[in-house]
Amino acid sequence: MFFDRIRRVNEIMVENEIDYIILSPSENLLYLTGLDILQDERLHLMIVSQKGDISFIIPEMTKEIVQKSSISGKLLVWDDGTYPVELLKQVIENKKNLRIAIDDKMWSVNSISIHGIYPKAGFIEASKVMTDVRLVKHKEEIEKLAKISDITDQVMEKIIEEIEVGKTERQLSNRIEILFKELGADDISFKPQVAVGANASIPHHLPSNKKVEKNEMIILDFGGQLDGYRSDIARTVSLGEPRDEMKKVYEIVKEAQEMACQEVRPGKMCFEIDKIARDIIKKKGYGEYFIHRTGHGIGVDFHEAPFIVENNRRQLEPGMVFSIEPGIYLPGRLGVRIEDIVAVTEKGFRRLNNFTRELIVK
Ligand SMILES: [Mn+2]
Repeated sequence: MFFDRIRRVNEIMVENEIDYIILSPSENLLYLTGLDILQDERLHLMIVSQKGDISFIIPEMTKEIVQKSSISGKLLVWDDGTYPVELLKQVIENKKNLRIAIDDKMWSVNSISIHGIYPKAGFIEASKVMTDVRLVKHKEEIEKLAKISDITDQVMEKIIEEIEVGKTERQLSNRIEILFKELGADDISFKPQVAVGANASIPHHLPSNKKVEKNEMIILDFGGQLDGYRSDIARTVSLGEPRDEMKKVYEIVKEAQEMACQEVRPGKMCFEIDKIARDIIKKKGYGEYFIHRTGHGIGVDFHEAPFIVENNRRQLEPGMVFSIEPGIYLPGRLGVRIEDIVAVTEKGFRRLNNFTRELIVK
């Protein structure tokens, strides 16, 4: 599997005249090798040449992890106290028109020192190569995404049972993390978001000590990780009978989410899916309160291509997986978002989340 992925990377490098791709510990590295290495200030690089030669520049303390992996390559090992970026000269020969792709998530301290060694080289982002390799998921990848989505649905059911007046956003967020681990996930994908009342009008509000109160709506948005693959879900719950405005806004978001999902099929362009959700919300008069794109791809990373956003003319293909998550945010008052992950199939789409989208009143 890893061999096939690296071969595909090499094909794209040839097409784009890229001599080398340099990865740091990241989802790209995980995807190509299965290596899950902690990113810290130490230099860890994987270098792949256009021909497929693989080298690693790694600290002594990481050597064993790479040796035990299924990827074989040249190992250049350094110890604390040396300046390891110089080792690159043993792998990449300086030449005219040298083109190097660098991991988007490489720390700038490292990418700047690589620039220093090859000042005349052309540098591009590794995503220019990796996006196309990671974009369409194989059957086994979709099953992994479905499995973690299924656990995520169970976490949603349990955390909603636990919501009660007086609990804080932080307490609920911590419980979500524990539930993921109890239900078999390897980890959470990002800090679980719990936003009560007016806090929910900030789409990426981080949990605070605000307490759950009666007659408020709560956005819950979280994801897990299993076997390297991620999940993402959002639901909005009402504590006590919702006010008319809350009910109205909820129904609009629900309709936008549903209609956008129904539009997913091979051949549609990403912006068309975004437009369906956006037009429904606009028509009901809340256009200016839908302040983010409709969705993002998901796989080994929590946000990746394809992005379901205005102007993205990429066509959907079977095997692409992304979120559909419209929302309405009324500043200082409330927020509503509903999010599911969907996979594009031969004829349409498959929802990987199946937790109810009806308004739950606690
Ligand atoms: Mn999301």
